[in-house]
Amino acid sequence: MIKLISFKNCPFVQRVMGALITKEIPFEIEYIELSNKPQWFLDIAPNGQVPVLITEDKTVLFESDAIVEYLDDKYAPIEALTPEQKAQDRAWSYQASKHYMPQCGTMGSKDKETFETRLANLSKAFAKAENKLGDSAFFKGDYISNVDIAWLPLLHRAAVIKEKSGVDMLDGFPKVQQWQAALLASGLPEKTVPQDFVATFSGFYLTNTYLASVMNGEEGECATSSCNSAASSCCN
Ligand SMILES: N[C@@H](CCC(=O)N[C@@H](CS)C(=O)NCC(=O)O)C(=O)O
Repeated sequence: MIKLISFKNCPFVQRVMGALITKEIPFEIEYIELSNKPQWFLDIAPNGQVPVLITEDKTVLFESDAIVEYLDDKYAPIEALTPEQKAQDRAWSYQASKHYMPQCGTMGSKDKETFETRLANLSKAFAKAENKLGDSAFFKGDYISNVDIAWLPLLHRAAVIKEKSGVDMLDGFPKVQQWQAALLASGLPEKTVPQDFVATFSGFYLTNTYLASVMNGEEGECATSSCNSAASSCCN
């Protein structure tokens, strides 16, 4: 059986799980701690990052883009596409995945000014999607495609933040909000994260952050604004 090496909060892993689950490919999952990577993982993972996928013939794959393409090649694509359509889907998927880390950085901001600056940058991605979305439930129609799966981590995490803190990172993007609602209603989000995801995620992004202060009704600057870290603080 396929094995996915994972970390509980990782958006890149969530995307790969979205592809596996949508395509109904059986897999097992092993979680590791990125703060204490086991030696067996360092021995097989070329860049020391999750996701790593071990195929049925024990080939080790890394980089989520490559893994998603492999799953299409090996297990039949979700839909038949021309090379041009494939290229478009990859481009729209990339518009999401290149913002996974910026979203983590935004959510981890320690003060209002940093949060708003980072959110303004992240919002450029949502604005592009807003312009592109039509009237269908999902990105390309009434079915979940690879593009929806790529955007799932961004939209799911925005939903958790909104539910917990009241801050809507999708404010001003009504079509993206409807898309998010359709993805949530599909049931896919919670299938692509561990059962304790909301607790783990909240412990990371809703503790000692600007969003935590909003959630707790403080709405002031975080006392530790000096620890504002770079956007890459995600997942570590
Ligand atoms: N480009 C990689 C990024 C994966 C990534 O950044 N994974 C993070 C967790 S979300 C990680 O493993 N970080 C640990 C590290 O960089 O040492 C992909 O698409 O798979």
